[in-house]
Amino acid sequence: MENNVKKIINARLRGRDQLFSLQIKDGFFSQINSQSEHLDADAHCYDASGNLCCAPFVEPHIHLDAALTAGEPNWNMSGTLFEGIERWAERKPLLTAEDVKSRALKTIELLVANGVQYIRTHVDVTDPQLIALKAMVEIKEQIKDQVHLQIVAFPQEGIWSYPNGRELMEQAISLGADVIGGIPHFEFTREYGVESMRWVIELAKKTGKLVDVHCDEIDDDAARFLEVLATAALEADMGAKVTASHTTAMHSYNNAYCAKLFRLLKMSKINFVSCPTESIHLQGRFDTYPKRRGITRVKELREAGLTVCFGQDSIQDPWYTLGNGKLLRVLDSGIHSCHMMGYSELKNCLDLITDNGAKTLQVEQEYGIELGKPANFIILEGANDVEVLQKQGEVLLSVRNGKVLLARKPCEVITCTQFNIKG
Ligand code: 17E
Ligand code: FE2
Repeated sequence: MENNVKKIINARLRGRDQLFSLQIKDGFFSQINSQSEHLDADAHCYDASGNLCCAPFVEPHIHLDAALTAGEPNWNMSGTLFEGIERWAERKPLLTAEDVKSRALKTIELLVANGVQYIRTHVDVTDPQLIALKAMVEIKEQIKDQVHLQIVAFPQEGIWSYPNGRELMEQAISLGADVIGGIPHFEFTREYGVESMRWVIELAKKTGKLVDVHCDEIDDDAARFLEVLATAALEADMGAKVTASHTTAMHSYNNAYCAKLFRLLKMSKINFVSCPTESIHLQGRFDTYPKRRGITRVKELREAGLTVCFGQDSIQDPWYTLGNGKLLRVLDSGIHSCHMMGYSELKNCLDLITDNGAKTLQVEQEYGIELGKPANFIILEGANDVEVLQKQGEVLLSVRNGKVLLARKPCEVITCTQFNIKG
């Protein structure tokens, strides 16, 4: 297979039934035409064989600095978020630049092998030396032709509750972080949490950076920092640049409060990231029975017209021992736990790991299969969103700026018993 792709034939596009051919010139889509019939392939084109040509997957929320450290030095035995933070605090003093870079690059390879081309990583900046942050800034530059990487300055142990928390955040931004993070539910007091949210938005306004806060990641129905973040974003008129990640406490809010909250959320136009596999694992841990699922109200947020996307959060780290870079697995799990398998939801479910993530990362201008845009796309097994999810197949091709990042042959069955269907 050539390193450059110039033409794709017999491809399906999302939301369309017919077959399409796509041509690529100088790394951009130069023609997208519907086909009246199936075309025969020649040596210079890639035959999609009726499979879906889709914009690349977007991983909007992952912790690359902690990836692949599960069990080092100790395992999280309780499965709580809080023990995860404790275990990570034991691993943090062992960090070196080489250690962070090699694990982050391995994890990025896993993501790329599974069709991801856009990544937002949270990097813990509650470290006086900012070792992980500095390593991640180097990696971003190293991989920039293959992957769009955004770095969040993430204060794992708090901004107000950690020594020099504010200075470390500001230093991280001057070193190259793209996004300002926060963790209000983990601050020592509610007041610290509130102040930190207002400060984060002020800093974003001053620096022109995006915002992505770990917001209310707890089963406490009294954790109400989302309303503070959304209000500050609304008043600064920067909702589209602001993201609330997790918001798992919303699962536990009463419906009357939620009805009032949703008015604000719609006005603020902020984005939401849910990490359903992570939340169903970490949340509900202080319940007996019935146990809460602890996932934010994805279905209701979507129905209210807000942008929601799914992320993996962890790949084999102190919070979550599994994970393999496959966003289709997260999507499958998420739509189960959020009761989102009505046909109208299923038929555009890939939005949750593609377009909505791109909107959250604010990369829409270069994202999507459209004439004149960069030829960034993947080929998925299946003709449409529903088939792709049913098959849970592998990503067959991933192309960035017309260049192949990954090509894979469909899995071939060697032997399988045939049944006579006619009987
Ligand atoms: N840190 C945090 O506060 N929450 C998480 N879900 C992870 C790290 C993975
Ligand atoms: Fe996270």
